[in-house]
Amino acid sequence: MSEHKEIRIGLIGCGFMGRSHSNAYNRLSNFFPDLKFKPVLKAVCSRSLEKVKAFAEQWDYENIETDWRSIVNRNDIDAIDICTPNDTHAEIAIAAAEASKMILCEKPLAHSIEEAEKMVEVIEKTGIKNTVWYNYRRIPAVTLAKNIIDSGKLGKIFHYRANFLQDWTMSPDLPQGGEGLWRLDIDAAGSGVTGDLLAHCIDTAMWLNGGIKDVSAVTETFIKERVHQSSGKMQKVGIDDACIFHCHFDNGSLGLFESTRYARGHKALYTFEINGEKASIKWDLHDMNRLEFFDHGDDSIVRGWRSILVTDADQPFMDKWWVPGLIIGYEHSFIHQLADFFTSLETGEACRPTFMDALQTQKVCSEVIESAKSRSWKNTNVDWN
Ligand code: SOE
Repeated sequence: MSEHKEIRIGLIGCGFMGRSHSNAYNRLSNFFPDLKFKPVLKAVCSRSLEKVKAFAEQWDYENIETDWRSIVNRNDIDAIDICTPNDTHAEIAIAAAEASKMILCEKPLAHSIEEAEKMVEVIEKTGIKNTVWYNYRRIPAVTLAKNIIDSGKLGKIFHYRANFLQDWTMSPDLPQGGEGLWRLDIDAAGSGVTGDLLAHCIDTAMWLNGGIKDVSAVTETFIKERVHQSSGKMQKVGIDDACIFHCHFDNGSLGLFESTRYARGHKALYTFEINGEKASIKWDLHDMNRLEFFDHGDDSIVRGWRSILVTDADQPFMDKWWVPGLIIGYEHSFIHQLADFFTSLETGEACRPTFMDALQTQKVCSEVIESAKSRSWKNTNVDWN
């Protein structure tokens, strides 16, 4: 007989993120058998009956809903997982919190800062368990970077540099709106690469290097008009196709961030580099199991960048997987975040990033867009700890 307490999941949204989360729910107990809690895939929701039926069958959900309100109000659901476009996060999350459901929400937290603030307010009032799926924190090499920085090996940090480069929206024939392409529609997404890609870089950056104090940004929309899927007509494009910003961190270091969907040849090139007084670190999503480390304290005859293959059992999360030398992938970052969320149910601690943390990332994103619009520096008013 199982000693696990079941957490009954209601997933809303059957896109790419719906799949990556469903995979995590399905794998969790196989690889983290010691957790007290265990997910049960109770119901999945999407507006398209045909799509949700096929999804439920493919990922083993017990049953389906086509209206998010129904799933949020079901008595047999403990946690709501929000994998819908950004403009729907706030309404769903607020209803879920009011129905006393735990919430796991896709990034960015919301469509706008105002909505993000309302979501945090309701979470604070209800005390609902929550987390936001900034999954890259839980790639073992990235978690190792955090451990190295926290151990003081880098010393004082001077520079933080991050890129997130893609090339999938370069064709003017792509419409805005609709499945996957809602990311090109300002009404659904809230912003372009800033909220979709830089939000990841900002979350990782503040986790590794502390709060971002102020920002100065430039954005560009290379394709000014696209057909909108709902109207079938050419409409102005409101999102940023590319964004570059620089900033000051609270610790005095300088940051430089770039993101675009127009970097031909790059599909999801997320990289970061941190330069400290004593040592530097760099990481690349396309070689995600490795962390590059340079230690100025090394004996000069062997000093140089070393490439750490993060697969040993004493490295973050790796005792749960294969044997040293064998690598893992993108999908594991979601399983790790879920494991941490379930652990947080046991310990009572928060599973970060919480809504409150994600609100700080949203503040930076929002000021980045404002800075680009006004061509001026903006304070972020981030409260990071
Ligand atoms: C966009 O292409 C996207 O899928 C983002 O929405 C994800 O958050 C990012 O991890 C990969 O790229």
